[in-house]
Amino acid sequence: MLSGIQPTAGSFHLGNYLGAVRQWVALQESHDAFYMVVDLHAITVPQDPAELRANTRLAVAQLLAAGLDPERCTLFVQSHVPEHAQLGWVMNCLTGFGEASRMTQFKDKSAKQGADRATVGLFTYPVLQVADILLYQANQVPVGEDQRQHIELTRDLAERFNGRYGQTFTVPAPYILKETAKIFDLQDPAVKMSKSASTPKGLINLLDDPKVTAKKVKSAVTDTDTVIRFDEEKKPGVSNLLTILSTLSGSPVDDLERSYEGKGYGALKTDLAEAMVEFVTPFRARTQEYLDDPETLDSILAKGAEKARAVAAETLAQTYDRMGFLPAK
Ligand code: AQP
Repeated sequence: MLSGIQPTAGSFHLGNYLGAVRQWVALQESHDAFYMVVDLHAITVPQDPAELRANTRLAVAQLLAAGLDPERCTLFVQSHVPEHAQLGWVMNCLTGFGEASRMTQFKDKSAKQGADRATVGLFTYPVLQVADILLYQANQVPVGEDQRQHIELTRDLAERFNGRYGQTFTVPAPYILKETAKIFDLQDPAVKMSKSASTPKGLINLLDDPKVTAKKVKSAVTDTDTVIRFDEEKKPGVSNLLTILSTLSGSPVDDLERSYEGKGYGALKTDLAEAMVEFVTPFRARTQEYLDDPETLDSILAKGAEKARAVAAETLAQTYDRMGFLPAK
C-alpha cells in the first residue's frame, strides 16, 4: 500500500481527508503501508523555500493528528528517498510523449497557469508518481477519484516494463471508496473540493477556526427544493452534505434520509456543522502538539526514510540490473 499527499500551504482540506487520508489511517492496520509527503511534486509549481520546509512539517503533523501511527506504517518525506527521482527518470524514458499529454490533471493545471508558465516538471509529475508507487511494489493505492488516470498510467508502465525486461514490478490497483471518491466544493457542487477553489467559502480547510468551518457549512449551496434526499444528479449540493455527514458520523445515508424526513436543509446543515466542529477541534489541537515538538517529528521522519529506502533501493537496484546498467563496484 502506498500513497502520498502534497505539503499544501496552510492546511489539508476536507476532500484530502475524506478522499484519501481517512483510508490511510484505516489501512495501516491491515496492510504494510507506506505514506509520504510529496515535496518533489510540490516543486512542480514555484515554492518559497522557507514555506515549503514549514508546510512539509505541517503536513506530517496533520497526518499524525489524523491518526497515522509510525509504529503501524512507514511515514516519510519523498525527497529523503532519492530513489524516487532515480526511478522517475527511468519511467520518463518509458512513457510516450502523447501518453503523458493525455493526463487530464496536467491539462487542467497548465490551463489554469497558462501554457507558457507550466513547467516540464508539472508535465512529467504523473510519471514521477508512477515511480513513487512502483518502488514499493504496492498492490493498492488509496486515492481520490482525481488520481484514477494516474494509477492507470502506473499499471500501463509496470506492464510495459515487465513485458520488456521481465517481471519486476507489481501492477497496482486504485483503492477508491465510492462514497468519498469525490467531495465537492460547498459553493459549486459541480466541481471537486480543491485548494484552487474559485471561492474560499467552498473549501473546508481542516485547520480553519471551527467557527469559520461551521459558517461555511451553513452557507453551503443546496437547491430550491426542500426534501433531504441523496440524488447526485438532481441534488448535488444536498448529496454532498449527506456524504460528508454520513462519513463523519458513521450513519448510512439511508438512515440520515429517514431521520431528516419532514425537516428542512437548516437541520441538516446545523448537524453537519456540529459534526465538523467536533472533528476539527481535536484535530487542530493534535496538529499543534506535533508542531510544537519538531524534534520528535524529525525523528519519526528519519526512521520512516530509513525503512522506505531499504525497500526502494532494492527495487531500483533490480530495475537497473534488468535494464543493463553496469553495477557500481
Ligand atoms: N475533493 C476531493 N475529494 C476526494 N479526494 C480528494 N483528493 C483531493 N481532493 C479531493 C485526494 O487527496 C489526496 C491528496 O491530493 P493532493 O496531494 O493532490 O492534494 P491537493 O494538491 O491539496 O489536492 P487538490 O486540492 O485537488 O489540489 P489541486 O487544486 O492542485 O488539484 C489524493 O489522493 C487526492 O485524490
